[in-house]
Amino acid sequence: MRAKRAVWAAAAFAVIALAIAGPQSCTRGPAGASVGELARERGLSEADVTAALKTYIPTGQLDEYVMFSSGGHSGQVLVIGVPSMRLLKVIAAFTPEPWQGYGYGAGGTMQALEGGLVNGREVLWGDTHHPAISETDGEYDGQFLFIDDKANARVAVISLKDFETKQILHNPLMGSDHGATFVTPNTEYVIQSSQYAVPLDGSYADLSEYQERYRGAVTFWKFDRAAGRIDPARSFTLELPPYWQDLADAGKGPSMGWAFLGSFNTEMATGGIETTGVPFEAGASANDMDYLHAINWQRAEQVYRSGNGVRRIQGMSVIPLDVSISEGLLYLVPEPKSPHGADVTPDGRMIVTAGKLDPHVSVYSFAKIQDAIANETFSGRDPFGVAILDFDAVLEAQVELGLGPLHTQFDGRGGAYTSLFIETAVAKWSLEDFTLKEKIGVHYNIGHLAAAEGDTRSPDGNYLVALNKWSIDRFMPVGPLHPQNFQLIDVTGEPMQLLYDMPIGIGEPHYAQIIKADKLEPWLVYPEVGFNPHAMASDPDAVGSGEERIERDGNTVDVYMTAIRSHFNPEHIKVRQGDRVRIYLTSLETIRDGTHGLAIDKYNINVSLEPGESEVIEFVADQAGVYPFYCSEFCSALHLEMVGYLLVEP
Ligand code: K7E
Ligand code: CUA
Repeated sequence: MRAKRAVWAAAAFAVIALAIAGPQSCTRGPAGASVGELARERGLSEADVTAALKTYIPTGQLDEYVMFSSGGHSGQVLVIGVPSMRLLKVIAAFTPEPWQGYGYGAGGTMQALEGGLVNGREVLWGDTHHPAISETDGEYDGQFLFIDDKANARVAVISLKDFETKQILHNPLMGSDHGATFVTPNTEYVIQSSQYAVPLDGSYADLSEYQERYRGAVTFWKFDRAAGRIDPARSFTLELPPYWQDLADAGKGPSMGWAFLGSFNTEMATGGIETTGVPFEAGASANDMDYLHAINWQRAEQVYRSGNGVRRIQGMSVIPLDVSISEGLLYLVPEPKSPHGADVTPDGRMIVTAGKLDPHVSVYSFAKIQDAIANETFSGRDPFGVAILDFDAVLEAQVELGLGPLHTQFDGRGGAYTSLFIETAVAKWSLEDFTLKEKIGVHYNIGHLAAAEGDTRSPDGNYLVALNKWSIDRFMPVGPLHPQNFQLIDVTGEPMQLLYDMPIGIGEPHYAQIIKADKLEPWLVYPEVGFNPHAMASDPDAVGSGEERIERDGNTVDVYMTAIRSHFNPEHIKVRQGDRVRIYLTSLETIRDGTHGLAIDKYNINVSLEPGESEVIEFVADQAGVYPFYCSEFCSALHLEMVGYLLVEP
């Protein structure tokens, strides 16, 4: 291989180098060797060099796209530049994160995390699966990002102004979620559906009562764009059969107003391998067909607003199953076999599903679904009375792709790309003639894939990222827990070309979305000095220059503090043991990167204070002693001198 590559390099690199550099220029790189020589020395093939040329971003230049990826069990969100695949940020969502000062005393971040209390208990991790960028008219608008925590059925709202989590909500009806988060085309709602069924009222029920007492659910969380928050009081839920609802997608264009959820375990298996001998994996995949749930959310919204038949369960407004049936809110579409993905095509005319145990993707026509509903072309009803549409009446096509198809993305040119988990490949096929075009191997065991602008009405059709579960031999071994990884693929032409491997240093990323970078308009510093990132407004408690002071009221001590290179003011905080201390902290900085931190040892306090930010830190000084506090960002030449003393008198 080496020899072959070297021969090729000798013959062809001069040409490439000339093409790059132009006939007039020198083909020697700054470090001496020519491009051809470098490639030859390193044993790079032509494909390697073109891949490098397609992904390299010179210093000072910016990526064309930004990918928001779930950070899996880290509970966070990864922000990655595309095509460079450079990690730009890890957004703290469900898990405290020290560098961002998230969850270590800064008031706003503590409030966000408190929203995620589960039955009053702190749960300081999450299993993030599906990020969703806010949309306007079916296009990513770059304003907000939503992400779910599968483990605890929670949803987080992140502002893309400062890339910080503003709200976490726990869904009390669900034990775990999976069809989350997905947004409707104008972000009217953020969709969250359950995975493993539980009793909706949170009560105990034995597994022998599974069919009677256990239920699935889909919540349509109302998003208030002006407030930048989900409004639980204007949100509603549909009770669903106790199948295990899976991935979701919102209709758009002709299918606007509808949502589609896959499901499995329509067998309603209850497992118990130790006594029944039938594990969940067998019991839940016995049937040839499970059900895609087609939900008319716009009509459900009307039913919810009318209040007719709506029940309150654990503080949530729930439309019971019988109301959904009588009002025509819910229909089931047979889908083969142990399905996982459910993806609406960019034009909104079709829904693509894939069964993990079936080599095909099944493509449904939304128009045929509507006809079948109108004409009652049903093949029966499920045990709960939900109409099952006739499979053949609603199917548009099936395309045989390979082993273990999961998720599908689109290029906006009629091309569809489906991940093949078992085959560890991406299959490209056509939405026009429903034929398989080509496949590309990925490394290894791909789950989701993400295309540039892939869930919009107009995908860009240039980049595709494979999100792989296993890496086996791709990276330097780092012990038995191997990196999971992304692979960037060029899909501008045929054949597809693998461009770049990116290992992920944290948990399993499930899904990602890729947005045009120029749609994002993040703040570079906070809009004014004294800005409260949690309220996203000017902070009434902000401390201006010259307003620094310490006030005592009983055993509450209020410290009004500012930070600017390179000092805190005040630098001495003297309190008595047992005092409640509140530090109102404002950064007077207005320049980019002028970040300070405030770390107080032994009190578990660590705040990141971005330029202009105002925060409040509250704690009880219950241990006497001397506590130096310091700035935890190397902000200036005299950063090490940016300190103070907290003196707690016994
Ligand atoms: Cu990993 Cu979307 Cu949760 Cu498929 S999901 S892989
Ligand atoms: Cu401020 Cu270091």
